[in-house]
Amino acid sequence: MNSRFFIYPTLVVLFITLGLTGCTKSKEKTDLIPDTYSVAVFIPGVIAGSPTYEMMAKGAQKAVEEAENGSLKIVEGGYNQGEWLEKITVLASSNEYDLIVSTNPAMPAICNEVSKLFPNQKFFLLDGFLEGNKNIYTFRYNQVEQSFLIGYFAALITSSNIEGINSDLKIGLIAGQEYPDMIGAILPGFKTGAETAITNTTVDFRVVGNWYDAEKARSLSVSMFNSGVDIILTIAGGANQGVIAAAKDMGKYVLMYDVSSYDDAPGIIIGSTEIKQELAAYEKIKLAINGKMEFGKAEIATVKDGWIDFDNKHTLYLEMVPSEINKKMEEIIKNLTSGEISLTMPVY
Ligand code: RBF
Repeated sequence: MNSRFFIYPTLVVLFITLGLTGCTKSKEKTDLIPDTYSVAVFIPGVIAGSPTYEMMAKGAQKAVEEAENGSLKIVEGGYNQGEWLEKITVLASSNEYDLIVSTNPAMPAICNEVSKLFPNQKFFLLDGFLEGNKNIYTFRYNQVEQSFLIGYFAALITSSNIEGINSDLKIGLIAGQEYPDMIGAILPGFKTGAETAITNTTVDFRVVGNWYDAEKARSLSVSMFNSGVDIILTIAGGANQGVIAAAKDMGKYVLMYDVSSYDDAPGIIIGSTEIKQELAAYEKIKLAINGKMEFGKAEIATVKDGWIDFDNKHTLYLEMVPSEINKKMEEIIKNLTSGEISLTMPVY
């Protein structure tokens, strides 16, 4: 794919196509075409409301913009997961893209299937794990560490006496759907973090069933708040808005997971972890453009490496959170950053 001869400089055309609408260039495989690098970003869902997708798209856009000869197409795959395999197959079969980029833990298995049919197609998959396919590089976050941090914080808040907090040691987690990373890493990390901070904290775990139904997420939240939960971590894409709405109505609190977004709901979003997914997309796609992506490898990004953090610097956070709780957060972040505490991410 990358070996094209540069025969007539006057024929050089730089195809730089950017934007969410995704203008495609026609990339005929002749020796007269200069050495270009084409990236297709596949969104397994829709971009709006899903932080990991927004960050991936932004990072990819930046990396391609900075390349002299890059082109980018962004394809929204929609919420029907049964269509994703076919849609990735269409991208690979077009033979137009040097790299297909996507993100979420279901994508490695799907792209591995497509890879069998199109063995020249390269893939870069964020937030997923697959080792040993020489055409696929994956970059996954240690979600046990990430959810440990936010669970630790949730327990400290639910045991505090700040406004709106009751005496029950109950915290909540709402997920868009049940999937191995949720059940095997995020939920256990959240529980362990909470128990480490305050023993006897219990977690009420609920599932929306999709990544868009804000009304369902709102009614789940209302029932959780009524049962004594006063703080909910929401990992439900577009449905997160329903959790925020319920918390606003009932004077309760919300935690965010992928991106620090205190400004979106001041006084309601009280804590947030964040992953450097935009940076990961940007840096890794640049590597790929320069021929340096280590296909076949699976990387796991940790707090220690700086890819995961808890945002305790934001003014809204500092206004809401008692300083003794923030001190405890500083300590626990330090322990993970130094490697004094490290938590293993299971491999499925
Ligand atoms: N997260 C979102 O924010 N929006 C989505 O539409 C979304 N769809 C997903 C679909 C599948 C099949 C899986 C396994 C996960 C999905 N996630 C989605 C979760 C996302 O990949 C990630 O685990 C969480 O955002 C936590 O970092």
